[in-house]
Amino acid sequence: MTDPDYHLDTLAIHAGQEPDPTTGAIMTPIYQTSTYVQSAPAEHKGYDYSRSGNPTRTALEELIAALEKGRYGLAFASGLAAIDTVIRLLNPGDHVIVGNDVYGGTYRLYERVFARFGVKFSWVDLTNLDNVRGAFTPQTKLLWLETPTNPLLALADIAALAKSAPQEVLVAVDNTFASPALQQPLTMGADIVMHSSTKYLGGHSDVVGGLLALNDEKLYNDLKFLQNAVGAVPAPMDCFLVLRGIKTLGIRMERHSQNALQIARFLEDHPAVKKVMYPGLESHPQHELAKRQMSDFGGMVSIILENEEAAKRMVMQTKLFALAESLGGVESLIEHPYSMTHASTAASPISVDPALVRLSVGIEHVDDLIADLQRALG
Ligand code: P1T
Repeated sequence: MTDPDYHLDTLAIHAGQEPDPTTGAIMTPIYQTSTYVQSAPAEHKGYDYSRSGNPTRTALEELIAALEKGRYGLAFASGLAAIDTVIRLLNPGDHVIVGNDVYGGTYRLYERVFARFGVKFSWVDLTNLDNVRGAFTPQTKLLWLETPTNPLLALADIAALAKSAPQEVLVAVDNTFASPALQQPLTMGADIVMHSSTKYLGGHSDVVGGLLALNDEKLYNDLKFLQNAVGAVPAPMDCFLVLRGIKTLGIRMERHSQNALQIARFLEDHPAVKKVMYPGLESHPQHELAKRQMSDFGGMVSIILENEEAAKRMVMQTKLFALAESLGGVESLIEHPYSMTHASTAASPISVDPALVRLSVGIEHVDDLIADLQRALG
């Protein structure tokens, strides 16, 4: 067992990843198997079927638990599969409080799928604590936070919100934008941390996955039951790719954050840009909270241009920043949330500004990235 008190950079390389005891292989093998031979009925070495468990997946589950300072981890086929499994803890009539700025797919899953099964959702401005306190009802079972939010980079005060929630309400944090390198919500009072490992954890835009980390044993058993009963598990190869990506998480997040801050400052000075949203800027309304809650500010920057045409023109004129959905890879991406990642929120209470452009700042040389944006803004 790796010492849980090691720093994140050390845990990222070692936790859950002991050298293979039979061969000495230093890298976790890809156990590409669906089943396991048993010595007698129901007598086996801890694995009986790969939906229920797989050693490559176990390594990843132990790793995310260690990085998030939790006791347990669970891996899924996508970020949405991880969210789906959390919501399946609820029953018809239960109520969820959700931030009013979240990934469009989260909104779609809640309002277009789970609302049909009688779960009720309230979309609340999480930056206003009184609003949140006023939204709890006797039916509230879950408070769902995304921080920083996708795409507006607003922050939720995890410790204050966790404190404001009644004892029986679970507090879950989608930590995708920050990654455990920048904030660890379980240490601030959250009950569950969720990740789309498709993003910074994978880090190389070559895998889709989701993760949960938590501390409570009963909650873990309930979620593990659902993971197996529902079956949205990741393939061993995908677990391997996330394990490999995570090894460099710490240094990647450092460079993402350095580049993004310089780019945010450049954009703030550019006459074609009306507004820049980045938690590391002094102008960000929650900059003080960001300094307290995060160890750095991450690689995501959002901007508002003059209008929708200007936004669409910009995303088609960059060369290094590729026009694509997703985020968190080593390469820079640019997108138009209104028509791409957040199209499913159109005409909803949480729809996004058509003049918004979102940047996922990669780890290329920052001068080349700034020159690319300068060119595209004209
Ligand atoms: O795509 P998937 O791995 O299923 O994860 C969904 C998800 C959950 N939470 C957040 C904060 C996310 O950003 C995402 C996925 N987001 C994108 C694909 C995107 O471009 O914003």
